[in-house]
Amino acid sequence: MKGRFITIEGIEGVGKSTNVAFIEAQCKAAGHSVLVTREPGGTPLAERIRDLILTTPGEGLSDMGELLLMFAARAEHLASLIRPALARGETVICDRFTDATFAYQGGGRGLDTGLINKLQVIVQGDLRPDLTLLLDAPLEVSVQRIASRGDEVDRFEQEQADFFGRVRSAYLKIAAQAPERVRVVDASQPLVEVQARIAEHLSDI
Ligand code: Z5A
Repeated sequence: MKGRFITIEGIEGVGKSTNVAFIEAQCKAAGHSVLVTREPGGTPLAERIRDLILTTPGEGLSDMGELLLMFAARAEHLASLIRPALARGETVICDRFTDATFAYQGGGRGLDTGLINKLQVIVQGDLRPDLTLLLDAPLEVSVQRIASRGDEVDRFEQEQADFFGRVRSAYLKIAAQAPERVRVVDASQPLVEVQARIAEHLSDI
């Protein structure tokens, strides 16, 4: 694997999509060839799995089914897009990856993180991101930003505040356990401040 693998994480509405575009511009300005992608999704088949995950009504998909679909989509994404791009030496920027599984299916849904870890090894081998930017903000900030967008809500966005509280705590725990890889950025700050912090972390790798 010659390329760099950068992921961006955080609860909904903290600014992941906004900042993916910034990271892409920074990497291109530094002369990198860049692939931008997202999870769940990124390939035609994985995007179909994403639709199933996000649009199946609550009771129609079990927590275990949701977990396995996340990894099924990830296996396709890795095989068809991410691994080939890294092998070509490209910088891959992915909007969410396996930390989201630990945070949402582990923290949010309460599934066994030991099982998630086993699936991670089966699907990814030893592939891990080189850098993960965790955009962190209080739930009120995320809720306000989502509301200002006025989009339709998906399966996750229908969850209650305590669910997102558990997701946020799980993300912060991951960052505390892997501080070199996972850099926490205060996403409640004005965008210009958030992007200044992101640029500093990018320059480290
Ligand atoms: N999921 C999972 O459960 N397990 C997994 O393994 C994976 C995913 C991979 C799909 O997520 C769902 O899949 C996700 C978890 C689950 N569900 N949830 N929740 P997604 O990534 O497609 O959707 P999302 O997390 O809901 O992302 P989002 O709604 O697109 O939000 P965002 O990308 O973080 O935010 P944004 O669109 O860039 O910004 C929101 C608004 O805030 C926008 O108007 C911006 O202009 C504004 N903004 C951004 N930054 C700022 C600052 N700093 N100041 C002021 N305003 C700002």
